[in-house]
Amino acid sequence: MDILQLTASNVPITHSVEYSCVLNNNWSGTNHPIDYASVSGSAHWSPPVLLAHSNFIDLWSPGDFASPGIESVAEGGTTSTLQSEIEVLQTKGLAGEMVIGANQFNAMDPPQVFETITLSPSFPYLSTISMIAPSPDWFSGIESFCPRGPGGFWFQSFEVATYPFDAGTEMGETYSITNDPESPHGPIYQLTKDTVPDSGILLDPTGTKVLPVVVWKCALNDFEELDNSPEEEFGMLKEDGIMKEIGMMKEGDPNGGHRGLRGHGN
Ligand SMILES: [Ca+2]
Repeated sequence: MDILQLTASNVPITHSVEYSCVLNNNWSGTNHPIDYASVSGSAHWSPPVLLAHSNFIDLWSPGDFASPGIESVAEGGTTSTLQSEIEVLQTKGLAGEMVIGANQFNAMDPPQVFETITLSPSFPYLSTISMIAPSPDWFSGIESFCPRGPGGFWFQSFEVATYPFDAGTEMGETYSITNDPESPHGPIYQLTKDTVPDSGILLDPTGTKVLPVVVWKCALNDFEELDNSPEEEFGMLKEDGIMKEIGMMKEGDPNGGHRGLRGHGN
């Protein structure tokens, strides 16, 4: 995940906010020429899942094993199993709002604007996932990005470019959905020049790197519309231990809330 752009706001992170996000496709024959022509008419992003969540979980993370819901999205683009898993996380107080988009075809659809998603002191992280379709078990998405800036303010807007990943659940080396399962499953890993199949699929025209496949752009909605009573804010502040996190932010880090990768514990 590359952070392309961050702008500051004066909305304190003790408030809940709504972000409006857009999926801009970057997966193309120009950027990823090998084998792309075989799917240029059908290439699409499966219905993306966006999730607001706490710092105690990841929706998915490199090095972790895909959950059945993540596998189902990565292999077939279906979201029902993942939705059920997210509902469990919500009942446990680990996840907040979920937004699900629609199929987005590279050749014909404009950038997709999602319903707004609420991030809050309890659920300040945003993760997303969508299948690279057709493909074996390849996907992309935002990994636990927290748009809280230095000084304790939400970012007004942010843009991140995301790379392709392999869910570790299905074999297959090109843009086809019919493949044998990976047995046993391996961990999720990023598809880079060192890990793409031997054909070099997904490499850029120079054959030296894999370019991002999506650029996600999110911007704050007018936060005046949101209702946050002082009591609620204070309660959430205490429960979330958020002051500790603010204290841990590194000065000069443009994305003070973003963490490195870590395990799920599953
Ligand atoms: Ca695979």
